[in-house]
Amino acid sequence: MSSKMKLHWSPKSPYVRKVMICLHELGLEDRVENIRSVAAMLKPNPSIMQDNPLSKIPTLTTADGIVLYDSIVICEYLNTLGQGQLFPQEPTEKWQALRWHALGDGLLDALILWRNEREREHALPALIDAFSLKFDACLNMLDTEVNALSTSSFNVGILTLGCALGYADYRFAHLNWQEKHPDLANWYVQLCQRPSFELTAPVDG
Ligand SMILES: N[C@@H](CCC(=O)N[C@@H](CS)C(=O)NCC(=O)O)C(=O)O
Repeated sequence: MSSKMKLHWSPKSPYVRKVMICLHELGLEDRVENIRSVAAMLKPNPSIMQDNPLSKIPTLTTADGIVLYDSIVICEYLNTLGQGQLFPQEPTEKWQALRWHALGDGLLDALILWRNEREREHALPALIDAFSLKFDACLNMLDTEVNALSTSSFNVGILTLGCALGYADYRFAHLNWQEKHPDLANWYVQLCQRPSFELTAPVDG
């Protein structure tokens, strides 16, 4: 029997969640051993760094011993392994999925930097304002795309947008974005009913 893949994992990381959603969607979850790994920008973790010099999660070691990062690379690897459809081939769908992925990942990057900044003793107000402006702009743009999101097949772009909105709920609940974006919120509620989303919702601990 071939050995399991190993994943540097945390139940709170939205980038790890992308990978976990792919695993569940592709039926590969039993082929991975999750290794609880704490990744913090201010405290590089030597155990992660043995595999990934950037000290970031997710980091995956395949059954063949190949180390993969970052999350999009791991997602594409798993999609190939599981012969999935999470990376569409048809050009229009492909570019749309990759743009949604970039938007979702960019939104996550901004939210994480925003969270770091707001926790500093002297947060820079201009930076906080810029993150807030970008967050609103992303959600306004997504509002115009709810129809396309609702009719699209499930793919890496959609799952990443879902992880970004989930992270906003988890760490920025006070923004209550659903109130200003009811159609997007409706779409998101449906998305969250997928077992892969239910099983990977962020938890503390
Ligand atoms: N672009 C990376 C981002 C991964 C990332 O930043 N993960 C966070 C955890 S949510 C991390 O490892 N942070 C530790 C650090 O930045 O040193 C990906 O998509 O995998």
